[in-house]
Amino acid sequence: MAIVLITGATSGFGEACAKKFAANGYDLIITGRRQERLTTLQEQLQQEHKIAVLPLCFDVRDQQAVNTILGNIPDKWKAVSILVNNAGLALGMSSIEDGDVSDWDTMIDTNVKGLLYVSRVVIPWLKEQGKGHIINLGSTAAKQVYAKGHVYCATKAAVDSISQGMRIDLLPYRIKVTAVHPGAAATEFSEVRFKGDKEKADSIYKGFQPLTGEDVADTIYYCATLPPHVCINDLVMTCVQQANAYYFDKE
Ligand code: NDP
Ligand code: 8X3
Repeated sequence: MAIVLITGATSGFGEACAKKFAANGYDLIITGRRQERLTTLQEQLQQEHKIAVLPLCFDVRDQQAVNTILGNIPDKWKAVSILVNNAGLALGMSSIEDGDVSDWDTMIDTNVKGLLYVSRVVIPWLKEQGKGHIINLGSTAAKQVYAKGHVYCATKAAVDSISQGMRIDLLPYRIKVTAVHPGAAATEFSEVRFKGDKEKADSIYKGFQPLTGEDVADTIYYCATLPPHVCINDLVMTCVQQANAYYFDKE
């Protein structure tokens, strides 16, 4: 069966994607920094769906770890069909002059450089097969900038540009590249952004019904299972009360 590699599978969109692909019989490589969550998910999915799951614990910011841990998996696992570049985060929300420089570094290192490090390892495997699909998680924040979002929005705009570049360069190898840009979705995203302040995190989703991880996973699965000659290049999705990165109709 086809293999799907999902980064950031310990929570949110990544975990929902792992469950969706597993339920449809795909073997999985799941990654994240939280080993315990990876092991629990591995055991659950293997048992429920009789598929094979390879959990890999590494930080996407650590290029050496990406190269050694991901780069040296057994050859049979390198037959990856679909790479979901999902690992990412926002940290903080403040006017730019008050921004925390180490938060900026973390967002840039994770969302941009981490995605590149993983892709650099996996693309040669896809190229060798003469097919494959890379699905990059952008955001509505890639398309418009909202107040106090500066660096996070910039990292997602970079994902948008990198996706466009990948699409051009990988066309000769028939590797599809899809950028999926969700709007506000209730995952652990805001809790991470506000560093564990649950009240502040919950307040983000007040007055509207946000997307769920499952909504996004269903969309990613749809993009990934179209006929070989069809590719969705760029997809923006929001809940029905969100028009763009900053415009909501809240109750
Ligand atoms: P979650 O916080 O629920 O999940 C984020 C995942 O990324 C976790 O599995 C986490 O795993 C992983 N991750 C974060 N940093 C690292 C790192 N340095 N190394 C390895 N893995 C890492 O958030 P979402 O599921 O919502 O977010 C997934 C992606 O979607 C992100 O790229 C986010 O920017 C994007 N997005 C989110 C939206 C939202 O509103 N929720 C909307 C649009 C886009 P671990 O902590 O175990 O390392
Ligand atoms: C995550 C959604 O609205 O916080 O990309 O930018 S938002």
